Amino acid sequence: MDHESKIYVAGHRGLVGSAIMRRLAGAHRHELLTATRDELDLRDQQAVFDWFEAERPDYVYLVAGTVGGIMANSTRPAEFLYDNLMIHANVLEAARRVDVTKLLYLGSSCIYPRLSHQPIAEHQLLQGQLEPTNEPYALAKIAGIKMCSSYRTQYGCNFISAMPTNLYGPNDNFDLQGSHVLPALIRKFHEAKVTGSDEVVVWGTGSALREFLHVDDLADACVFLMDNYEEAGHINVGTGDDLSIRALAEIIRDTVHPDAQLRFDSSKPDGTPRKVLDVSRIESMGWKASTNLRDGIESTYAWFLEHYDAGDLRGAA
Ligand code: GFB
Repeated sequence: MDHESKIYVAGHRGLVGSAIMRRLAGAHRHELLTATRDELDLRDQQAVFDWFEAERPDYVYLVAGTVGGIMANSTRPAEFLYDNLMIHANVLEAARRVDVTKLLYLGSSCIYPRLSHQPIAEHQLLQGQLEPTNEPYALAKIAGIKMCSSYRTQYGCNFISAMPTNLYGPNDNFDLQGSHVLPALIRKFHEAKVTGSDEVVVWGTGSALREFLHVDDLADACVFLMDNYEEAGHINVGTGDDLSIRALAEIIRDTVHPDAQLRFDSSKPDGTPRKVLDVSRIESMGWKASTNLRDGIESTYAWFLEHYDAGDLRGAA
């Protein structure tokens, strides 16, 4: 990105968007454009077209979306499909109309088939059945990837797409029904500690395997890709390492409430058994994740404590 550019971060208040804002602050002499959901509903096509016509950004990080964990995806499939389809369809078309220099679209690792060969390489997209618990969201994200490559082919738009693994970090959603596993367990262990309980319920069997990337690493990767990646296909972003949900829960227990006991509720779904990404392509470009998971959990818990006690935690209701 050249130094006098106008950069729009769509979804600037979310887990990823706020990390990108932190990463870009002061990094360039540029103008950062944002719009809250009240100021601009990205599902409203005319409003998005009008906003882009007025603001005319040079670069766009499209990291807005309706997101959530396994329970949210299972209980709100229509919302996840509609919202995410509308958001990327409107923003990509609006970006084309005002000739945006470059746009990065962010997907998710749930786009890959449920039983993909591990680690999952980019070419495995659409090579098998999707995971039922998040199929609607995955289909919306796959449509976004295909829209980026189609706009590049037909119109010559410089739209790139990145597929991050499971993310965590400051400003995550800690609502126990809608969140992902890592923030949910931080909150569960914390609330068990402060209420004097020594048992924490972990959903599923604990045998599912997941990869976790700190959101500040992802934000750094997004800026790196905006500066260095020019290809049509999507590119994976992750650590390339995974662990079981049981092992994750034990790390969070050790960090938050060492005396707690784990109880697995196997009536809850495990979801995809494993989805560790093949990150050899981005690593061959010279980018590598740098945050150790245990350190990342400790710093995220510190952030949680600061905001939980202040009562200003997203999803804390
Ligand atoms: O993070 P999570 O909700 O989403 O669940 P996915 C990961 C694993 O953690 C599942 C288990 O096996 C859950 O059963 N788990 C254990 C818990 N305890 C909990 C808990 O208290 N809360 C939650 N949420 N999980 C998501 C997709 O799949 O991956 C999203 O649904 C997105 O759309 C994201 O793609 C990256 O990793 O299964």
